[in-house]
Amino acid sequence: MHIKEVVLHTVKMKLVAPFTTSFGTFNEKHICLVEAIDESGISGWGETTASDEPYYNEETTYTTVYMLKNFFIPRVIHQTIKHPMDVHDMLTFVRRNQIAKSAIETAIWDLFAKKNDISLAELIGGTKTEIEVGKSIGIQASPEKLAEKVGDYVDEGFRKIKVKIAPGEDLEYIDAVRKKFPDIPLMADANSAYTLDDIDHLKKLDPYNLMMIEQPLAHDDIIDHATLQKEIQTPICLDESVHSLEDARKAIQLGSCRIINVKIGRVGGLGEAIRIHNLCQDNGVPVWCGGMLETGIGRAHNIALTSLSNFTIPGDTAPSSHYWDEDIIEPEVTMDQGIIQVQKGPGIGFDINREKLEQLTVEKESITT
Ligand code: OSB
Ligand code: MG
Repeated sequence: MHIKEVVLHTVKMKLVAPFTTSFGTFNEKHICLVEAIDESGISGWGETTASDEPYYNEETTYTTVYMLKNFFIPRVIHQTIKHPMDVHDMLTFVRRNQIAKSAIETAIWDLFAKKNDISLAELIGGTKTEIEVGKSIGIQASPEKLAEKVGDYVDEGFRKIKVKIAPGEDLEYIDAVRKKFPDIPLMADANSAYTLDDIDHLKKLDPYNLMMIEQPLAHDDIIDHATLQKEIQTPICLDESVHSLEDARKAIQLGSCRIINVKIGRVGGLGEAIRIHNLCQDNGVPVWCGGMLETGIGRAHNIALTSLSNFTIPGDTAPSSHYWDEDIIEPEVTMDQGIIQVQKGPGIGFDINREKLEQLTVEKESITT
């Protein structure tokens, strides 16, 4: 396979509702949609899952665009690519910048699947035809407001509810939700808002029977998480701390977590996400697919990934309408009773709505060398 052109479509998209985490609030997002085109004119699509500000990790949408233009696209364009699994290693000459690497790598996966006329899920060895879906809920104004929101999402059929927490916006919030819904699959995501000084405080979450607590401690830590896991009953799930297969191996070996949230962008692409899935499977560690408020393109990649068998916990892959008034893919991602069908069509299985894409585009650049 030869890529002859890559088009970077940077779009600006407004979220249907603000989304608040312990590190800040999202209202809108710039996202670079990466279109990789081969010699026969077939397009594969990927997207940058970074935020506008470098608060989740060190990347932003515009740092990913810079890295793509100056380093990653020049490395893959006009090269012979035998299989998308090889792309990860073509990009390790630059350290980190995982989200930028992932945007072009996932576009190549989609292109390769389309060229071979198979779905992305089938290409990666996915066995599920439908996936269970969870809902990630941002921090709300009050515990009552959160419990009310949870009720709406439970009624809509979501199979897991994840609530964002932060110091001062944790115990009362979880308590309000659990009182109203004693049995729902419930978890909390702290986005690194605590330290080991909070052990006694975090122990107070144990009676709530949470499926897990996601990334309670520092974004770059796996040592303190191992200490914390020994002290609390709630399983720890790592998000921010796992950027690679090596990170996952070390975290499992140290006992830093019992579950891993796999995000394609955070680990540098679909290839590494698959490798982490396999490692976790071999070690009896369940995984689930996290979200980064993606457009339908990123969501489609997430759905394909989730078709792998060790994705046994519902992911943050809510349907399009939970993020955007109108998505840029056709048809939009829909959910029925908490279930999304894995696409059977070639590649990511969705078409790009070119008209909508043009309307939302704030910058467009074609790279041919
Ligand atoms: O920590 O999982 C996270 C969104 C942006 C950045 C980080 C996270 C999130 C989410 C939202 O939790 C998941 C989604 O619905 O896409
Ligand atoms: Mg998280």
